[in-house]
Amino acid sequence: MPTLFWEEEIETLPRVGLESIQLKRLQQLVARVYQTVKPYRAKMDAAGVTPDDINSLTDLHKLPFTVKDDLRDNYPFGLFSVPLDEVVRVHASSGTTGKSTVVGYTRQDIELWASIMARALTCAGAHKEDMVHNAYGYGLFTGGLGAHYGAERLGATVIPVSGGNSKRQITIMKDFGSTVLLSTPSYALNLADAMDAVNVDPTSLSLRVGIFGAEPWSDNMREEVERKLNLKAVDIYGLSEVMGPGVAMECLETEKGMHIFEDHFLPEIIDPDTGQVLPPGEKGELVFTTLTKEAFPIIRYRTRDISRLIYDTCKCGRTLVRMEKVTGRTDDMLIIRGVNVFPSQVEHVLMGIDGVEPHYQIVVDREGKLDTMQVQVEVSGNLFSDEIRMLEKMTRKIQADIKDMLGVTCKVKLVEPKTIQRSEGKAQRVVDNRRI
Ligand code: DLL
Repeated sequence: MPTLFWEEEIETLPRVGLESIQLKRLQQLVARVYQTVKPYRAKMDAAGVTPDDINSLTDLHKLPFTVKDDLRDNYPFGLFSVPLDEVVRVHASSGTTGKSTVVGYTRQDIELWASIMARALTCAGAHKEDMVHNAYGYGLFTGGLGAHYGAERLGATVIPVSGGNSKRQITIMKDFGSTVLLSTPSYALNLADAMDAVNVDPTSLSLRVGIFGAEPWSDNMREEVERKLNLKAVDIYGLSEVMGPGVAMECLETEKGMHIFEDHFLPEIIDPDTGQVLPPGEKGELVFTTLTKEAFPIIRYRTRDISRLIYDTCKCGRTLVRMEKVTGRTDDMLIIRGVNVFPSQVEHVLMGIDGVEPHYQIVVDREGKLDTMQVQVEVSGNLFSDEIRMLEKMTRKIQADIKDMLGVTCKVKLVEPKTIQRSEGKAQRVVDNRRI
């Protein structure tokens, strides 16, 4: 099938053309933010930079970073760049600590977001004939409404089902003929379990593509979801501070990550320890500057997400840079007895073992002065009816593979199917009892 584009010209623009658009937009943005948002002006003054200093894209590096605490310090609306009466919507994320972070959108921001999301959906092969089953949560979370407006803009039929009530979701999928599923990858697995429970064979449904994001998931998890739901699974990335879903989207080549919609979001990769910008291709922390947003523009926002940027042209024809699947966050990295451990690495090991279900949790504790890590993972039901020897063999295999990959000795607890708590939105993969 030929590649579908939403805005072909911009999506396939040679880099020189793209960079000239980016520079013009960046200059306008910095000038506007300097005029209208006091905290940005104060930070730029302190760093000795003015809008006139931005004469090339690399001049971006002169500007100070923005971090989550800047949003908290200016809670709720202190970083908005337009008067509140021009703001038509707010979203917020609760976060795990402290005050929530609040973002706002003008009418034009909402329009733009809808069209960027329509571009993302098209990149995943969705089109106006599709029946889009939107199981992202509706509410303050950007997932539900963000995807909803994009699917409507595409001209598809949207089912605004939100998360939860999985059995009903299966009935709707069957009766309405859902062709595109939008949800977190962990909730997609929940839906697969629910199908199993009500004896619905996924091949009897019309699902063709699943657009999964809002949390990290491995390529091994992709295979699992594709098999269990009988669809093609693609990754979508975004964050509320930058816009919401649709900052980057994987195309159907599913090869080297997600295309960043660079005409709106300017990416950088930095060394998370030094803040230095890293050369193309190196792995580090993703930083974004919005180029077109009105109500809540953001400059050099440190996402804490770890990725790398890949600049070669994709087989799909898009010239937009790709970001590799997010492998973790600088702040969810666990340090277990001095070793850096990302939950995604544990997932990668687990999903490579036969008989292991894609539901797991990592429990970290401290015994005396020593950190301990226990991996609790569901294994298929028939293993429990086998001899105890089989369970012991599986436990040893998981321990050995984790030790090989991460260099950490962990405890493994095999649990029966459906014991680990399911999520309707983002899954909680880590329970760190050391902080309590
Ligand atoms: O999760 C927006 C979103 C909704 C993206 C629906 C995709 C689909 P926040 O709640 O602000 O926004 O959380 C943003 O989630 O910094 C990443 O750590 C993580 N995240 C989002 N997408 C992915 C992904 C939405 N595809 C935070 N892979 C981000 C890995 C992701 N992590």
